[in-house]
Amino acid sequence: MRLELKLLAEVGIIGLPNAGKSTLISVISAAKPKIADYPFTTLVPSLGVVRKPTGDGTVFADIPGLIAGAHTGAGLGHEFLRHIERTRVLLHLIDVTSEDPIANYHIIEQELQAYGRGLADRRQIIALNKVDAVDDTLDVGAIAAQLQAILGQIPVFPISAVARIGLEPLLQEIWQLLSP
Ligand SMILES: Nc1nc2c(ncn2[C@@H]2O[C@H](COP(=O)(O)OP(=O)(O)O)[C@@H](O)[C@H]2O)c(=O)[nH]1
Ligand SMILES: [Mg+2]
Repeated sequence: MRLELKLLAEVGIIGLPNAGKSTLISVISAAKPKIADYPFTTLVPSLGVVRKPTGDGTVFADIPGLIAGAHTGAGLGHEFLRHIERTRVLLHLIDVTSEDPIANYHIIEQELQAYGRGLADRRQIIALNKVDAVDDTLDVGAIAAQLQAILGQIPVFPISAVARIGLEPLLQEIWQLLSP
């Protein structure tokens, strides 16, 4: 007999290593995951309870370890993808200062598609993180517009987890998506 633990979180925070998932969950909840500027600091999903304006708690999960090939098990990917299965909303975090944020979006999206089990159809919201760290050479608005063209209805939010920029509108949208 084999028992499997699947976490119960309403919102799964996904994205490539270093996107800022652990930082975000530590800022919006009381969870204190490991944070560092190298990949794979988080090897277990961490859960955090985020309060709605109504006072109700909603569980968010920081899902680590998603990389290209995760659906085949690369980098423990399967272990982590399994935890996303029961979430209602996926918050996909992208490091806007990374070399190619659009390509990063596609890497994760392809993993969701390849894993199957309805993950690619889960309601999603995209956050472009680290807007506090962009210089004049980077046009966040243009990147957001480019993503928006690909995503259609799926909303894109520029945020900074560290500088706490744009978090309120992002959470508002999540509460909206979760409301029946
Ligand atoms: N400048 C800046 N750095 C950030 C932000 N969010 C996370 N980081 C940094 O990015 C690195 C990776 O963050 P972490 O939360 O561990 O990413 P994870 O691998 O997705 O969990 C750390 O050095 C964080 O301090 C942000 O909003 N702005
Ligand atoms: Mg992490």
